[in-house]
Amino acid sequence: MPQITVLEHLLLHQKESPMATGRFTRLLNELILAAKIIAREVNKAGLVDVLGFTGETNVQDEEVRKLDEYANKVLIHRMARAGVLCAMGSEENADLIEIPDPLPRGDYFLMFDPLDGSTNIDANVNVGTIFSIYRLPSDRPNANCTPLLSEVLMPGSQQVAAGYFLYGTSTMMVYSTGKGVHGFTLDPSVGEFLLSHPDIRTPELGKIYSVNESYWHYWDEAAKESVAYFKSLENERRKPYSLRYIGSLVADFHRNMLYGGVFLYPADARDPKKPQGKLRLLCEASPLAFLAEQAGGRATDGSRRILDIEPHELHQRVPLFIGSRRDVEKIGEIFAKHGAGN
Ligand code: AHM
Ligand code: MG
Repeated sequence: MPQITVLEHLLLHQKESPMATGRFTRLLNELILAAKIIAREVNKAGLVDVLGFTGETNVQDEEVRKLDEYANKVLIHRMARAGVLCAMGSEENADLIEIPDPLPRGDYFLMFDPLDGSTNIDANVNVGTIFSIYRLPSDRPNANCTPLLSEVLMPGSQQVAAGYFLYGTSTMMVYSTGKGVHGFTLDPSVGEFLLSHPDIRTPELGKIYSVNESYWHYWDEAAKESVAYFKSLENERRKPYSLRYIGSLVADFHRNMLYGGVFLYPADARDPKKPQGKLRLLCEASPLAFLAEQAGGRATDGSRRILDIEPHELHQRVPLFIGSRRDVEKIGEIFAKHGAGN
């Protein structure tokens, strides 16, 4: 395998693409640097516990930070200084994050989940940073000011790039600019993400289903029938799918994309304030849907393509069915039969 870095890959394979601009390269470069800093801290997480530094201050008299807050701060601090963003949105911040004056602004809008699956961190389970990138028209009115929320709320089909960093046994970056999905693994000896998974294609028919089945009683009939289908002997494979659920969306998605499978987070009736389930459209579902489709898979909310959904809130939640094409299409058939989404 040639030792190609993310930026070399971008420049080599996308020469003709508008993504090969210096500004996009800069954005990606800053994102990679932020992820390396987060990875360093994530890798120390267990060590901090073992050494008993979990009090108010650590040995350097620094405040001990919760890792998700830390990841959020690193991303905001670095990306605000990239000089290419007009604003950001984070799972951890209620409102749009402005680029403070006098820092230079650009046309890109970055949405991210700084540390997805962070409840798993103390158990040394994979977590990740999910990112989604949009570009606003440079001739928009007040292009030098923070955009209005209505300007950045765009359907996922308008993403110019999306991806994630996965912090695990090794640190990976998986991303797409709409020309396939490419995976890079951090080689700690040189400090670079090197191409390890070029042009990832997900199997058309999976063998894994991933869902928190304890919510069964809160689901509607379409969701129940979908999960029952994957467990049954009468599905397309004529044998039950294997159940795998880490509880870190980014890790569950990554495994299913490589091996073939479907991840389900249906709407449920647990919390009347969250009738659409737990996952967020803009910082979780949309970027992963972009990757799923680029890898040959699908992503829906049961009836609608995730990438077609027009957002109306920054932290909008959405049911998510994502993974191998034929499995997600089957869920769509079951939902249509139940009249869901009509
Ligand atoms: P988080 O972004 O606060 O970590 O929450 C999202 C996570 C996903 O990674 C995962 O798929 C889901 O929550 C698990 O939820 P549940 O515990 O309801 O199964
Ligand atoms: Mg998350």
